[in-house]
Amino acid sequence: MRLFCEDGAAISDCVIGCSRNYVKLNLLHQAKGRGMVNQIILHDYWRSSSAYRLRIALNLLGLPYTRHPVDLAAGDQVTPANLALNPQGLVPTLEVDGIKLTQSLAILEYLDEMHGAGFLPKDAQGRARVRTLSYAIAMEIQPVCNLRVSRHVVSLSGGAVSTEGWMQHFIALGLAGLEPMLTRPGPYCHGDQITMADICLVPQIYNARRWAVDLAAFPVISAISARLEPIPAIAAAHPDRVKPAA
Ligand SMILES: N[C@@H](CCC(=O)N[C@@H](CS)C(=O)NCC(=O)O)C(=O)O
Repeated sequence: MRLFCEDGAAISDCVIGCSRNYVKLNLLHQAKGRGMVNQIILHDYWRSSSAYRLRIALNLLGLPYTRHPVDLAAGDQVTPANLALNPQGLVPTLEVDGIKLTQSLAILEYLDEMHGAGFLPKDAQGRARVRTLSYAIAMEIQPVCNLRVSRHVVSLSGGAVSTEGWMQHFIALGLAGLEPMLTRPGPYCHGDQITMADICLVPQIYNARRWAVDLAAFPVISAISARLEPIPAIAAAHPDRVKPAA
């Protein structure tokens, strides 16, 4: 789907997912000026699951953005340039509406509030549930699997702990906790609306596959993620679609 300014110029070629919920066609016309949005810059790393969440969200919203890669493997996250953007030495950072935002879940909520995306349900109970599912991933699984954590553990263990073993242990543990929480009928984590929980789930499942976690033990999670992954706006955010050329 193409979105157009009032003067007819195409402002986004982003593919907008067509599942029933979230994209309101007047989104971009809520932005400033003649229906044009300010430039949005995403400081990200192709493999970062936190940054992947934001690529999904921006694609779902059809908001055009420019990526500024921060190479985590090369240590670019702790350069003065990145620390000036993200004092925690992490990605992602989103420059939007003249401000710099860090912490992906806070950014997702900001985008939701600014654009009425429906990443959080309208009812308080629904919002609490979606936040619970999102936090189960983003605050329980992802932090212990962060690069700085796994590197430190492997180094402290003198090689007794492998990166793969660490990742498999904590991702499988986290997914085992999440699976029984997904009791509501789908097709997604919280019914038929793509929410923040789904935006957190897809990158986590990418990471699980990356570290060869056996997903057969998580049939509900696997089924939800299989429905989400082919949605064009989500597929376009996949690390393989944005990774630097070899
Ligand atoms: N809670 C933060 C987590 C950010 C985070 O952990 N980012 C990782 C990549 S997914 C990172 O920058 N790691 C760099 C490092 O560990 O040095 C968020 O959601 O934005």
